[in-house]
Amino acid sequence: MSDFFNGQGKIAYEGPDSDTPLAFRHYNRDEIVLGKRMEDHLRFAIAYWHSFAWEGGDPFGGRTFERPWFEGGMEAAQHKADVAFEMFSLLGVPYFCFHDADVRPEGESFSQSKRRLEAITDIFEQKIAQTGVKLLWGTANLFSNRRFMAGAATNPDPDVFAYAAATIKANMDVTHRLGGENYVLWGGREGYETLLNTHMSQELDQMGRMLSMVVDYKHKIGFKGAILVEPKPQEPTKHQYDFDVATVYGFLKRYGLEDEVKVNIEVGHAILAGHTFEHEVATAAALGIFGSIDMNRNDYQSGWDTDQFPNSVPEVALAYYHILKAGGFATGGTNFDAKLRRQSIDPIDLLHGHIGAMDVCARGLKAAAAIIEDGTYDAYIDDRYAGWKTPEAQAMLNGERSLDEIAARVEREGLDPQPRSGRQEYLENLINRFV
Ligand code: XUL
Ligand code: CO
Repeated sequence: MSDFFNGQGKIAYEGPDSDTPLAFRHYNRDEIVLGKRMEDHLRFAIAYWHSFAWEGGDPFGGRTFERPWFEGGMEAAQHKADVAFEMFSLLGVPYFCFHDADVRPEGESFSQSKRRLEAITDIFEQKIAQTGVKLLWGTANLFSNRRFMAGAATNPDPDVFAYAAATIKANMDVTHRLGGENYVLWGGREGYETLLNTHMSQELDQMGRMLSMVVDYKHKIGFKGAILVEPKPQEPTKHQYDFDVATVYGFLKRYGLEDEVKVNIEVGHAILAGHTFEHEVATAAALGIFGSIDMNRNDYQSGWDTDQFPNSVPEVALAYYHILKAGGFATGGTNFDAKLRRQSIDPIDLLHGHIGAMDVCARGLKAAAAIIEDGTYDAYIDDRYAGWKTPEAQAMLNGERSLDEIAARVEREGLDPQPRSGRQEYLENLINRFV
């Protein structure tokens, strides 16, 4: 045990009336919700990068956090791993997620970076065995180093494409070795700063090729997890190709990957794309590519990807409603892609952030389950579309009627459809009863 958390014991569930700051009020992992343990529904994960690698900088100032592992090589990385797993255990989260760059210092060559990643993987292997904390997903950081400034897969230089491919392979290998349940690709520089210097069709083909190779390699090594693409419209680049879920779906269709790749949807990215989070989840579910979520929130005024911990139960509840209706998580989970504010410099702030976020998600899940158990809302939706169950409507939908046949019927039967209320205010009031 390190003394980073000052002897803090495991965070316990104390119920809604508890006034203990470091306790769960709503996240009760063994509580049964819709026939399943809360832990198995939510599948929480902690993001290594925000909690242990991020230094508290912003565009106007550098490091505000003082962490004993910020200076130094592999020994510091080991110390960081000790504290990370200590925090996973204190909070009782079942999963974590990481990029190569979060866990090992960059080497002087590709081979040295890879050897360091493998050495940390040896440590993770032991810690996973000791603690039972598992890997939700691994990923490669293809955006921080200056070699990737003009993109990784979409770089105009084929050697950068090759370097990115080798980096992804190394990260897929360690993810596979650790029993990771998914592999994520977030294209942090896969887009452009200016269209003036960009050959878009060339870059899209490069990105399609890279993703196809990732899928081939997954099958080659027998990785059973899902390959997930994480959409984001901009930041760091002005425009990113994986703009939102619908754009990613179009891309997957174009390269024949729609049955192989799913999406990891992040709250803040949905907001940046001008959508609600539940819109993105519902879109992915409708298109059959829902995979996993990065849970956080943006500051609604600043317009940046602020990666704050979630704190709005009504918003989270609507997202979990759509996740539950889609059958819940298969390989995915709820990864807290969230970081402290830069003034929250103490270790205890990491606990406050995650405890609050886990409680908000637990309340959201319970609210979503209550909406489903009550049934009034689902019955309303069923009723709104009930007309489509008639044989004639089914024939139209199944392609058994042509445009001219339908037109003939409209005249023959003298159809004169009457508008019905959409009942938005009623539905808002109904949902508010549960959140
Ligand atoms: C960046 C972001 C990443 C991905 C993983 O906005 O969300 O942390 O989740 O690369
Ligand atoms: Co993310």
